[in-house]
Amino acid sequence: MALQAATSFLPSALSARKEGSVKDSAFLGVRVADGLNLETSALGLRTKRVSTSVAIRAQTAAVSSPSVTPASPSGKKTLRKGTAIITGASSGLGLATAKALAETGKWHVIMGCRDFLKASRAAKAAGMDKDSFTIVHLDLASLDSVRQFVKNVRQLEMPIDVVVCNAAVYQPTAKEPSYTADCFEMSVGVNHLGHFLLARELLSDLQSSDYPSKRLIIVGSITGNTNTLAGNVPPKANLGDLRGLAGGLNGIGSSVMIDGGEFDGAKAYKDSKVCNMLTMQEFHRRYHEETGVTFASLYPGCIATTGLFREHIPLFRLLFPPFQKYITKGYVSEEEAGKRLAQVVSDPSLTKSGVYWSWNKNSASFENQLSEEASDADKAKKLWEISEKLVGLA
Ligand code: NDP
Ligand code: PMR
Repeated sequence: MALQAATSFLPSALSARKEGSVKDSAFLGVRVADGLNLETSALGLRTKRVSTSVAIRAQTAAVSSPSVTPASPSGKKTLRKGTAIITGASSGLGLATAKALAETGKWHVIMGCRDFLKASRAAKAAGMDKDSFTIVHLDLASLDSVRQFVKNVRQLEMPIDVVVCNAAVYQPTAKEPSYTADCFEMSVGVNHLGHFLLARELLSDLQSSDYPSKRLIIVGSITGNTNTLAGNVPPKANLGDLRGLAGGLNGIGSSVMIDGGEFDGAKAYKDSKVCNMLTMQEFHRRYHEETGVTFASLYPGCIATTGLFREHIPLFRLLFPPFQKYITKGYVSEEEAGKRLAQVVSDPSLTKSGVYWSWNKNSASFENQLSEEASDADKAKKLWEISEKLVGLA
């Protein structure tokens, strides 16, 4: 059954970013702190042209409830198709994960993307069966868009079994901050606050799903963890006392940086990843028992070829993949990283909640340890309370 939703393209976020200026050098000196977490396998340690309206195709037949269908003539009970929402599925890790899940034939993927045509072309180029996905417009740089996305997804009348908060922006060369439609500094606004609202809104949908393992996954990273070598490459993540976030991150009454400091695009990204990992744990503490939802985060490996580095200087983009492949050996292909995230979505052995997953050099998953800041429960609570005010939930 095909369901056409009215257009939900919302005005893009306001952007005041200045192009073309390079602030930091490509490779920086490293200060390595004591007590590094041996996270990377790297060092041998443990380490077609589409209509302008948003076409929403409801694959209701494919995802009919209940989750376990009655025994077939052969006597085997079969699990219905799961439905996974993946934000930022138009490239990189999100696309690779969508492809990996779709190829199993067991998942329908709702691709939450800001550029419908790009997402559509990307899915086609990846060879995804047109019945295996639905693209729904989502611009995380606008809280209105997030709310509209939730409404549109509900109109599909599919169960929501897994939500993956994957989209991100990284602005390492920006000299001036840019802002979301709600006037939050862009990196934290998109990577954390947009996802925070999305995850909070969709929690009730996850809770009402009858799928055996319902999951909310927020993609984290090694670079937000200062107990690793990568996390000690300056500028280091540090949320401080969250005074900038409490002030609204708008650069008017407060700093645009969470800790109240001067704007630094690379740090803002790393701070946002700390927020992602803290948010996952706070969700776990508040809602795991009550809802049965598994909350997880992960570091999928260094996927040095993705669009994440699109704003970095050309020399960085040239040298970063070989540096990660041959020097740190932390490199993973988009395909491999997609399989890793797909495991966190669907593997029956990864149901533990509150975990930050990583993979060793044999590509085996393990529960990794977060840095002191990224596992600070008091900070997570404070972050939660400030964030819910900023996104209008409190
Ligand atoms: P990509 O740039 O390839 O993918 C990012 C995705 O986010 C794109 O689909 C992009 O959309 C989307 N996006 C950006 N801004 C918005 C927005 N305002 N609204 C909706 N979608 C948006 O990067 P990666 O695949 O590398 O990154 C995916 C995740 O992996 C991120 O969370 C990142 O932090 C994490 N990660 C990446 C690592 C790496 O080495 N690459 C390492 C560790 C973690 P569009 O296509 O329209 O630009
Ligand atoms: Mg890093 C084991 C070493 C390791 C790993 C796994 C990464 C991952 N990086 C490592 C080491 C180093 N890096 C070292 C020694 C340096 C100094 C030469 C270095 C530098 C560096 C830069 C300049 N690395 C970077 C950058 C970026 O701009 C990337 C970034 O921080 O984006 C936020 C990055 C990354 N290194 C990684 C990973 C996974 C990234 C991409 C980031 C992410 O999404 O978190």
